[in-house]
Amino acid sequence: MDDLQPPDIVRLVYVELSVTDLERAREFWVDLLGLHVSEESSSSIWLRGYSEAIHHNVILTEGEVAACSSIGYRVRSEADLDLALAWFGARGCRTADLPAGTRIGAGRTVRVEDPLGFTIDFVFEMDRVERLLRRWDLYRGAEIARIDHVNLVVPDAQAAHDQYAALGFGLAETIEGPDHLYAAWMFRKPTVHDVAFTEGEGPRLHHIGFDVGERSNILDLADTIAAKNLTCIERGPGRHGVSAAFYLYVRDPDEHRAEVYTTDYFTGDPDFEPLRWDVNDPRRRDFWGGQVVPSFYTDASPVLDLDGDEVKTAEPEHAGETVVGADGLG
Ligand code: XXG
Ligand code: FE2
Repeated sequence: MDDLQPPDIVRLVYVELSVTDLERAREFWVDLLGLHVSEESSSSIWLRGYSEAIHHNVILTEGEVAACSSIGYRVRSEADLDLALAWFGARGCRTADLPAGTRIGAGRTVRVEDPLGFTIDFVFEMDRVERLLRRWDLYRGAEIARIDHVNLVVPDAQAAHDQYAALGFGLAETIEGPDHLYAAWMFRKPTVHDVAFTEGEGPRLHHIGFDVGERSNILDLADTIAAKNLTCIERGPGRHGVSAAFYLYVRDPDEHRAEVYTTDYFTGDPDFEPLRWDVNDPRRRDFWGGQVVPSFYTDASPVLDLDGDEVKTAEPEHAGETVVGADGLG
């Protein structure tokens, strides 16, 4: 099993969210965050950032429950889809091979239930759409440029790290105790992450991170939210320790969490070495030393399995970061 070649993953490309009211979700994702509509139907909206030439970064689909239906990675070639099927099949995972024409905006899609309990899509072909870069006349809201990462809550961060290391992800930064991994940031594209794991009740989706061009986009978003008398800011604006990026976390009407994020750094050098933060370092999650709100450690979106049913969660065996952290929460 372990000598099977993993698929060559290029980067995270999309997340599909089940939302309970599509029109309310549109106000948040399109009007406030400023994602652009690539396509829509009576039950779904396909959205992208302005710098993307691929069809979607987010799919909103109206459903009974608020949940994450799938997380999509793009692979380098068609043959990598076969490698993905074989790699996850050999690990006893349920898989589905959806032929071209099944999924809107994407070609053949290999969908797997990974050993951590997440539904993961692998795609090679995606419909090309106009890259709206330089179309400043169309920019709006927080002016999201592209999807950057997902952050997942898992009961065993080490197991999640090991799975993604076997899939060829590099390790950018960690939060660790003497004998325990609490969180890890891992990448295929050469930035801090395509995926991060935080230990907690899981599997659940913690947030989707989106890249914006300027810190001012983040500050303007916070001002706009306040001016509209909305209460969807959860954490920030602030400066991360991990990643050194500037950030703001907001919650959509179904409490799905989005992070608006800018200016992390290049991780593609051959001698790149991960940065390891001590779990008691007060600057690890907020470089200014600010406290992390409790909901950041407790709340996350459920995930759906291949049949669309909610995946059961498990609690970590190890005491969590909130208990031993220096945020004053424990
Ligand atoms: O993207 C991120 C995060 O995963 O959202 C969280 C970078 C850093 C952090 S942390 O809260 O650890 O600073
Ligand atoms: Fe993030």
